[in-house]
Amino acid sequence: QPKYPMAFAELAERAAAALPPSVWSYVAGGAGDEHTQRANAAAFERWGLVPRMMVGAAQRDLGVELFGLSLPTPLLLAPVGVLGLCAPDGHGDLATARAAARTGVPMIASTLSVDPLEQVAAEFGDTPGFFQLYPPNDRALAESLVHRAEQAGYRGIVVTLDTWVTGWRPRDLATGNFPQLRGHCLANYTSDPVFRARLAAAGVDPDGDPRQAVMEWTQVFPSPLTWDDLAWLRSLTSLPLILKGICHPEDVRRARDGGADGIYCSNHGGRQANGGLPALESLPEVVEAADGLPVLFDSGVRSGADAVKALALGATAVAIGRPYVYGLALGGTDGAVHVLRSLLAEADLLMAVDGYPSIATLRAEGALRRL
Ligand code: HOC
Repeated sequence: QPKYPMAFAELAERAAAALPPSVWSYVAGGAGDEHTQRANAAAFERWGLVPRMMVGAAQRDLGVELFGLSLPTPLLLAPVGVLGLCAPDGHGDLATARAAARTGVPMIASTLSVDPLEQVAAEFGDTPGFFQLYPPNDRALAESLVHRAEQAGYRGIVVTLDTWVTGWRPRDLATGNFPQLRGHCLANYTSDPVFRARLAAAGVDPDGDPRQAVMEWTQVFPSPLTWDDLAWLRSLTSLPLILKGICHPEDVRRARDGGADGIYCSNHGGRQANGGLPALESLPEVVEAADGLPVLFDSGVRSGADAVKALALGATAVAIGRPYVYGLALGGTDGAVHVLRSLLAEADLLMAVDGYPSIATLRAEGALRRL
């Protein structure tokens, strides 16, 4: 068999066999009976690109401008908590950062990483990176994490709003693996001076038994914000501030009015709430309400054609989640690079065959039709 599969279904099958069962359940699983997770992917089948002929699409340009950065591709690596455990060497965040360096696809590094954000950023090479923040309810800790991200050279802060409490995830409930997984993704906390001071005050050795750090972490992790907190989030950084988990146009307007620089339309890959609208269905309304503000998108992208459709619906850039994680599981950096290059090659070839030489042309009237 080939070293890396080309089709998503086979990629998933091989990753399931490669990963420890509890890690596979966590990564592959979603909320409830995973209806929304399946619907996210199926939603792409309801849109079709209309081919155009004789437009001279021999040269394509898949580059995008994002927050003043000229990116060679429209893809991003979506933030994934506990990513470290998904690579064969147990350092998936570093392996993904190396894939970003090799492909020019920026990584949005998760707060919940196995290795500290500074070490992750050190592997980016010339590719810019973004830092994903789960805003802790300890404001000093939030400030410290953002300050560290700025110092480490991250180019934007992506604040995840939809995971202030983890959703109803039957696979994880069945394996009971969350306590153990949490102990493996707290490097950004246990390396943080503010969190270490909290541990010291609680009489916990920051470098000792991770279960004790997890106990303290549960005090800071859940932070249900309100729109009144946006001014505080905005004050944390002068870097681009992107709000993730926005699917309603009214929330887009509130984000804009509150000074966000970008909107990230996502339903967390169907991992948080079951029974919801597929994220792709929200994308056109979100783009319209964003009124020119960059819109990032994830949830359900499984192929290069899916990425092209999300771009045609107005996404500025498209983030990939499970596909690259499965590649990572099979071959670390090489596996993730294989997946990214395959998605890009498919997207590029589709744009050639269908006669859309740039992302701007994908947005022309009549390029994409609802089936
Ligand atoms: C072990 C703690 O982004 C996900 C993550 C965050 C959940 C916290 C898990 O699973 O989608």
